Amino acid sequence: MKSISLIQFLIEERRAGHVNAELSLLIEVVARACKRSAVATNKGALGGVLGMAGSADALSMNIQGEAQKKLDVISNEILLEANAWGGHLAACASEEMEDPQPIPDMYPKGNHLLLFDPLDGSSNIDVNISVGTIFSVLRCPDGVVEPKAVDFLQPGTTQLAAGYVVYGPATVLVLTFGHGTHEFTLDREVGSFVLSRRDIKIPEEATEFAINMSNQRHWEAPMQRYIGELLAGKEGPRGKDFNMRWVASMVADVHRIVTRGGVFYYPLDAKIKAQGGKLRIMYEANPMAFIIEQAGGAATTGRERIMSLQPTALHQRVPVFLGSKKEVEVATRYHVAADGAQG
Ligand code: P6P
Repeated sequence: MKSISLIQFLIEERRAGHVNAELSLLIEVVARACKRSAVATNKGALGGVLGMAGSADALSMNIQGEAQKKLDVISNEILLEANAWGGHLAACASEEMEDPQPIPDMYPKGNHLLLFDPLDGSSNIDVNISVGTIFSVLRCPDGVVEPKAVDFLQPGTTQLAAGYVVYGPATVLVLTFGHGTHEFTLDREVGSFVLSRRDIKIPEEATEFAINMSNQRHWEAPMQRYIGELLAGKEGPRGKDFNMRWVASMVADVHRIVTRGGVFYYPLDAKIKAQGGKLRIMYEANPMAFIIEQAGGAATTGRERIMSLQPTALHQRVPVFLGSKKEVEVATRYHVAADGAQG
């Protein structure tokens, strides 16, 4: 198959009317920034980029109250710097920053809002397990010159594009504009992303599930029942055996599902119920939901479609059930039925 570069693909998408020139430039810039993050991540111990940011007695903390890794800060800076000058953005928002970052006054502003988790799964960096970048693109509301957090609070259905880059054995970009989900693999010798899978379709049935089992005793009753049935396997009500994986890096777990199917769950549990969940809707759940739905999968909170939610805060958290459509529907049905039974 003749190799198609990301740039050629973007030109095809522009000719098809799926993206405009500004959005196409935005994706190119983000992809190039992620190549730089890949280089920094791949240096490992040799690059002085492992370990925590800040000093031993004063760790650098992000808005989430989490101690930042050096690579969290580095990858965040790479994305901010790369997107400042191109004229394609009105502002950025990041997991690592409390407030949106405006485009500096010396540069022209564009019509898009970019949100990202610059290095998702960063707790895995020091043990050399795959991490990644997740991003989502929204339209800047008409007439808004200095976007504030409220201007980012748009439902996932309004996303113009979403994607992730997984820094694994290969560096892989997965992207959607709402016309299918497509995969690009970085050709390190040439330095460009090359189309490796077009219009991906996830199997509707799953035989593999991803969840952090150590939280089991804290789950809601329908989740206890549902996972218990998966674990019961062939002898249980599901009549088949399931396999389990948990990388604790959403990008890696989701990429496995995009590649071979399966489901990923981060449900509510008693420890995180007060904060609404673990994963953030604006730059983790919504972009991943867009990618998964465009590949024929489903993404819910266990009760409703993630992309239909009206966000109420920039760093809002939600439960995440995503992956093979029919399996996500089973888990969601158990929760809706349990709610109904409670009246
Ligand atoms: P736990 C990483 O911190 C993350 O945000 C996701 O990438 C990942 O799926 C999840 O949290 C892991 O959570 O509770 O297993 O450490």
